[in-house]
Amino acid sequence: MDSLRVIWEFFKCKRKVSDGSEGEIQEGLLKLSPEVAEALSSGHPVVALESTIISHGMPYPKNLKTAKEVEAIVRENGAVPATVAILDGVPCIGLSTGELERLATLGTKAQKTARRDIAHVVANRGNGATTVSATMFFASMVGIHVFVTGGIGGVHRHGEQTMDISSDLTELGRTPVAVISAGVKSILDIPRTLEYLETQGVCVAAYKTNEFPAFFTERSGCKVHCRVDTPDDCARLIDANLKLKLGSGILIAVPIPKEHSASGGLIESAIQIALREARDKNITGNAETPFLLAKVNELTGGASLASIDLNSSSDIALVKNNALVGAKIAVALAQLKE
Ligand code: PSU
Ligand code: MN
Repeated sequence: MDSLRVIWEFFKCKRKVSDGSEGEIQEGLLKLSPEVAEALSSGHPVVALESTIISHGMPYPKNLKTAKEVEAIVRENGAVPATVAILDGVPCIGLSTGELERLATLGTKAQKTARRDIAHVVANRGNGATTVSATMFFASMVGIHVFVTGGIGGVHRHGEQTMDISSDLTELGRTPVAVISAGVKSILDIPRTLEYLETQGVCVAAYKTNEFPAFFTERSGCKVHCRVDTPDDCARLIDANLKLKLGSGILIAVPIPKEHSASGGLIESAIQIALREARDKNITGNAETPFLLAKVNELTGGASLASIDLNSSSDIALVKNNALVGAKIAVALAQLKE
């Protein structure tokens, strides 16, 4: 723990508090790994990574293997990975191998931690795996502008009645971090998710396409207003957003790579069949998601409910592809600032 303590003399981090004034983070409030602290203080590119994907996305040891591989891809492409999690009540930015292993073995015993859960997990000295919203919050606090994940949360189907809208979307509206993801799973309501992001003032950009991707497939039928074709395009977008102090985030949606889109297409077809069946059987409300997950699992011959979630190989392939693109964006952004 001590060797990994924040070196406050070395890296005095400042954060923009919501009223626009500068506030210094209280010493000892969070812990940066020496590698991340060093990178941030020298302007080296850093990529934040979430940890719910490790705790809740896959069983051990597959989760540990994937987490290490994703970090390796970020490194190979010139950036420093900063996996975020709360361990024993301390928000950690950048995990050691031992800490990564601990989180992976904790699995679902670690609490899924969105923004609303942060204070609670810290106050109870608990272990929290951060979702997109909580990871964005911590990344922004220490000045990390690029964050890679698989898929983000969104407006659930029937969200207009249930109000089940992921806090990832409101976080994107209030926190200036660029989130690189493969879009939103079609188990959610994609058009309403995009409407909600527009209301929140979030710039949604699609990478090398004019259409917002639907995670497992390249297409959702929804057009985006901002297209980016290179890491440089993305870096200029992020830089403009930061310089103007817009205060909101950017969602950069990277479509599934061609070589995985066949298996992605199969999963997507299963989702569509499951959605039709749910409608025919009048399964709504909070019964719908478990029904859909079970049905898709059955249709795709998966061994567990998780087959459509982060357990599937196309899911892992997507995270890795996003890590590759995200690292290149972080490198381009650092070069722009030189
Ligand atoms: N998208 C997926 N699978 C996931 C998640 C997102 O395809 O497991 C995780 C991410 O950590 C995301 C969170 O931030 O779930 C959103 O959860 P909720 O819908 O409860 O806000
Ligand atoms: Mn929810």
